[in-house]
Amino acid sequence: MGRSWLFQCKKKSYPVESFPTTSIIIVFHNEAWSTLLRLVHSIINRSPRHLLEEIILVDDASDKGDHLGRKLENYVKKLPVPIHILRSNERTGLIRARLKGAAASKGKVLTFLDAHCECTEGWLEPLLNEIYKDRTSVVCPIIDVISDDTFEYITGSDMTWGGFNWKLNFRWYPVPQRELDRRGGDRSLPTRTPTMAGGLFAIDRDYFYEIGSYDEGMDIWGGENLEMSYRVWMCGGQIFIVTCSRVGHVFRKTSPYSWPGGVARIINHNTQRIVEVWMDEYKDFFYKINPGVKNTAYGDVSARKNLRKKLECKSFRWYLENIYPESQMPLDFYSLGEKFDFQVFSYTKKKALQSDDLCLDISSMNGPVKLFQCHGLSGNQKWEYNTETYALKHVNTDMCLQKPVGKERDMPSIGYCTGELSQQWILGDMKL
Ligand code: UD2
Ligand code: MN
Repeated sequence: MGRSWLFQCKKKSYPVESFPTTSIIIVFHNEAWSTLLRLVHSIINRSPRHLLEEIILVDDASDKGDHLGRKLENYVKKLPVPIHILRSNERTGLIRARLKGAAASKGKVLTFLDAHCECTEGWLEPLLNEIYKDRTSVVCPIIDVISDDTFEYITGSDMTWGGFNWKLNFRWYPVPQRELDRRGGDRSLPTRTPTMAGGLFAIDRDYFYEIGSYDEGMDIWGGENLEMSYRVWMCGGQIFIVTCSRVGHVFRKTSPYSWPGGVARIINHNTQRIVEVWMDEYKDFFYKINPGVKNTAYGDVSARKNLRKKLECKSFRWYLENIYPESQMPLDFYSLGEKFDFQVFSYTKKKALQSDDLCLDISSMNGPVKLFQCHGLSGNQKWEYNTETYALKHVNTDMCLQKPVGKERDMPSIGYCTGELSQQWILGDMKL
């Protein structure tokens, strides 16, 4: 395995003379000088000049230090690629800052990058190639890791793709076998990914607007990547991780900037805008799992709902069934409601007791009951529910699930099936 796919990538050649040009859009709020310049120089040094229309820097009202002001303007004037600096007077958040950059751009393709990245040799051609072949493809590089301690460059993996969990947080998960098979085992071919991380991607400029650019009602940070992922897939486009393109990114342990009104308010606001517009009946599931999110005002989403209608987009269920069947969103579940260990569990059609991406799992006769990553293969994670005795029987061991006796937050255990009250589970009746 290793990095062999990179050798395949090196052998490829692309019809670069026919490629569209790209504008690179970089938004930032209080970015450091060194990381921003590391990025700008890597773009200039490692992209074919004729494909670079311009670099657009959008300063989202930075207010720390003065290196991002006149000093930056004077510096970029001397560089051999047109670099435009736009500034917002007020903090708009990254979504509206990107829209500002896009509106000012002239390239045929928009390439968005976070302000603390480094592009590798040959990063751009494989991205543009996919858009050249099909203008409805939205493409991401592999995101390599730049250490936030030492700033060293660490090559990432081609074996992960984007998903999301019950809270609608973006998460990396292993690429499933069916997607490896679809590519005929050739890891240098692009991976279809259900969602994208959000910071690093390229898209045809006209297509970006046709498909609804971004939801302008989203604030500061968060959620726009899932919103765009659902929208692109459900409305006829596709999203790829182009494994021959690699760009490094500094993943930071904590957020370096302020969150006006608080982190939760902003994220809940943005998340609700996704849930209300795109998730159909799964909205009920989401609010049941995350009741706190509902208390935040999220503004008017009617324009986004109209967009969805106008584009004749498919249902969220279609997306889960066809694009992301590996998702832990239960496609069908019998019930939901029992809580232990402070977590809500659903009893799924695959007969798993599942909370987010974790399943109740027993590997020996005497337990204990543990939480493991759901594998969807039944085995140690299969439970039979008896609607008459209300027992949940672990199929492999023939033992029944019993409620924790001690403190409320203990995990349940298993014992011989007796039908006692402690083994009776009245499941909620939420169905989709
Ligand atoms: C990830 C994405 C990021 C964005 C975010 C969800 C990657 C590598 N990064 O978080 O692009 O999709 O998820 O929203 O996929 N910024 C502003 N104004 C603000 C806040 C941020 O301009 O009010 C800039 C910031 O300086 C940076 C970019 O937006 O250049 C992304 O922000 P981040 O680096 O804090 O996001 P990250 O990488 O944690
Ligand atoms: Mn970032």
